[in-house]
Amino acid sequence: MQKQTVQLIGVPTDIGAGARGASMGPEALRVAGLAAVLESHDLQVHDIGNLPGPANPWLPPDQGYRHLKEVEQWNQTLHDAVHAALARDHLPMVLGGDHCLGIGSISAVARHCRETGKTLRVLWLDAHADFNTAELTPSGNVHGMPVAVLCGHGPKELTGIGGTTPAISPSVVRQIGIRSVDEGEKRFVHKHGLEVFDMRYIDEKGMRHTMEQALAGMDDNTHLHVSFDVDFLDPEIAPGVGTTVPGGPTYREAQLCMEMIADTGRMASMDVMELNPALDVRNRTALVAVDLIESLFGKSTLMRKG
Ligand code: 4U7
Ligand code: MN
Ligand code: MN
Ligand code: MN
Repeated sequence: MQKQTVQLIGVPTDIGAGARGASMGPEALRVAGLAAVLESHDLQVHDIGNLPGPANPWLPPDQGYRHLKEVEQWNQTLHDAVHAALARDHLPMVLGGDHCLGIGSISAVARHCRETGKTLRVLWLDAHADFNTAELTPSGNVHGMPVAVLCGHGPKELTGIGGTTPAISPSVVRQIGIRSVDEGEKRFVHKHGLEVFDMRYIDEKGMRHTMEQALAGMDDNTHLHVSFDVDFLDPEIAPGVGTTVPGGPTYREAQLCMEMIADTGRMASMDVMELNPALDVRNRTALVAVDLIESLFGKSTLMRKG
């Protein structure tokens, strides 16, 4: 059998964030040994390098959005790269970059699914729901809006990037680890029936039950996309992010989450977002992220199968 190829797509921008520095995320993940770790799992790694895009002008919000034009440009370029990777049967791994890039990445995955008749499931691992709109956002930062944009709520420059609006239905999304949702955003999440497994749920039911629920209903035809915002993790183990929120999953809980995703064998694309090396301590957060990514591709202490 031919080896699966993972295509690393660096997207060095912090255009949608409220702190500078996520633009250095792709290089920090490479320095943390991402490619070698993947190769040790019998994967072929094709690192296409970093995509080009506009600089961060660092301006205040304009009509509810900061840097809308630049956000559009980065996401259009990313959409094209992810779509091309999937067309080659590669597994795109987007190295962010801030989470506004979920728009380009997932709109391309959704388009690929429409073209190939696959059913999409998106796991959104994050401290935040990222379901703000221009009317609801307290910051104007587009990294707080990608899920809403993908579901069709946002400026047409962004909602149309994958060719079809909306790119996805809220029913394909499962959010895990959520513990910071803005007031208006909360009402919007309820209105659209997003399925959220927040930290309260994980505390009460445990990560195992949570993941069983989040992964339920998938089959051989499912394309599973994992959008991993590194601030999903507790800041004790992952300080290198722009928007830390205490009370996140521990190292063990996060490992179990990743292992259960690996066990499905259905993950076909993913994002690693919001890593901010300017706020990290000796690349610790990048190393933890790489360790967890290894589990996503089937690292486990003992052989469980075969
Ligand atoms: B991330 C926030 F107000 N909700 O919209 C906002 F708290 O991609 C934070 O999940 C968004 O890191 C965080 O600005 C976006 C804020
Ligand atoms: Mn996010
Ligand atoms: Mn977040
Ligand atoms: Mn963040």
